[in-house]
Amino acid sequence: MTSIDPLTFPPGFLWGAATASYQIEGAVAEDGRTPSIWDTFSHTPGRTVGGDTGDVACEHYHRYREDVALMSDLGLGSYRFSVAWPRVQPGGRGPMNGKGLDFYRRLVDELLERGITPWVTLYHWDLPQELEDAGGWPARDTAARFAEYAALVHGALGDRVRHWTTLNEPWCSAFLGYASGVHAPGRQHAPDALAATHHLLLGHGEAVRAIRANDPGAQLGVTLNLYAVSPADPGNAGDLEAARRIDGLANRIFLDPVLRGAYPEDVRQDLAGISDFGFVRDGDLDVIATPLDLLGINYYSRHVVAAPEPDAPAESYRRVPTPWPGGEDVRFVKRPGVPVTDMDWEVDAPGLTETLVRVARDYPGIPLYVTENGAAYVDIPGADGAIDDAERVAYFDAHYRACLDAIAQGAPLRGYFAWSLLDNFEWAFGYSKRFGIIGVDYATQRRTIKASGHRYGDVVRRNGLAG
Ligand code: IFM
Repeated sequence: MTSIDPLTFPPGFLWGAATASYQIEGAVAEDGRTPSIWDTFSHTPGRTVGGDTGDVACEHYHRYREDVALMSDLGLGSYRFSVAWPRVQPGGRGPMNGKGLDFYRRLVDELLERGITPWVTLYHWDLPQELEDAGGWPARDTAARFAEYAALVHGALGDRVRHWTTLNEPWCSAFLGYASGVHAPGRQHAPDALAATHHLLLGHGEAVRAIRANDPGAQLGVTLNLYAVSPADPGNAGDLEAARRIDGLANRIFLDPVLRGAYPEDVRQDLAGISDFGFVRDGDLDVIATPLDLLGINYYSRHVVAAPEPDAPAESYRRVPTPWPGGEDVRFVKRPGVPVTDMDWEVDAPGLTETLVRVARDYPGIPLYVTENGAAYVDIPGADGAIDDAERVAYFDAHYRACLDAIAQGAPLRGYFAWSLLDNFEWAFGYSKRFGIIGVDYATQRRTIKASGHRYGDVVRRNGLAG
């Protein structure tokens, strides 16, 4: 009888690390790149911690060879990076910018030379500013522009790139960008956030169709930031109702249209006072539900939620403007004793197992990849410069185990990407939060593989945790 080693991943499991263009590239005004909404937003006083911007970031645009060499040192099988739309199609329409594309061609060549599979994300939040000026994601035309851009990028890189993610975390683009406004473009209008949700998904579906038409064998997917959601008190009907609402707004409003071809009816009812979903046109949901080859899941933490306290004034916990339209009175609670990361996010590795198993059960038949998972902690380099990030090592170890548990329970998990390869620009938090398995000294741009990076290299080489 064959015994299956419970600490080993299935053969062929893909191990990688992920980044995003605006968070690492810098070189924002070089070789024809035009501003994105994140350039505008980060240069607006008060929008980011310390007024930080992505102008320089990790200088990856010029240091990509060094960074690919570090990936090779870690033994990574894949590198997931995003293409900056305004670098390759300045202004978001019209012809491609050859110089911008050349950067990604060089990067892909470098990866392939080192045996690292390139995995391209087409949209990780850097919308060309001109498209925002024309209405942004709440405008239907942006979906068409995105599909056109996606097809052009695929035309330039598709001979060597087989794995494509259309959107990264559309929840953040729609609800942080257009409802709470803590992300670019910083608008605060819940109906627009819902229109943005639909047009992001429509752009995704149209992009999949456009790429598929030219390349039937491409591996195509979308990446969603999914959460485990649970009621503070499972015996309390109000808390259960709060969990249903937040699960609807965080998870099912994306999963259902993409994988079932319909918005969830209960979520539409929750949102009825905000939008009549009049932006949905005949045929849109068929486009959005165009079959995919894989689903990317970004997992960081769990939402534990509770009903409003009956006697508390709503304003005492209501977050206005909220990223949760229709769920603004839900309380997000912290469980006593549960450790949190430097983002104040609870560490909850079983929530990753729960999320993977839930998706496999409720949306069966699609291969899954964890396309991001990781943690911010304060790193203090030792006198010798070494970064012994024991908390991050423990966070990752617990989540590798969570992946194994999900696989043991039947989830079709095919790969895992650490977030992030490098410390980088953490959006509104600027450089104040460090997620890297490789540390970056921003004054010198010196890279240092952290203990979590060395540990990751061991896991990748063993394809498991044993030893
Ligand atoms: O840094 C981000 C990334 O851009 C998207 N997913 C979550 C990460 C940590 O907040």
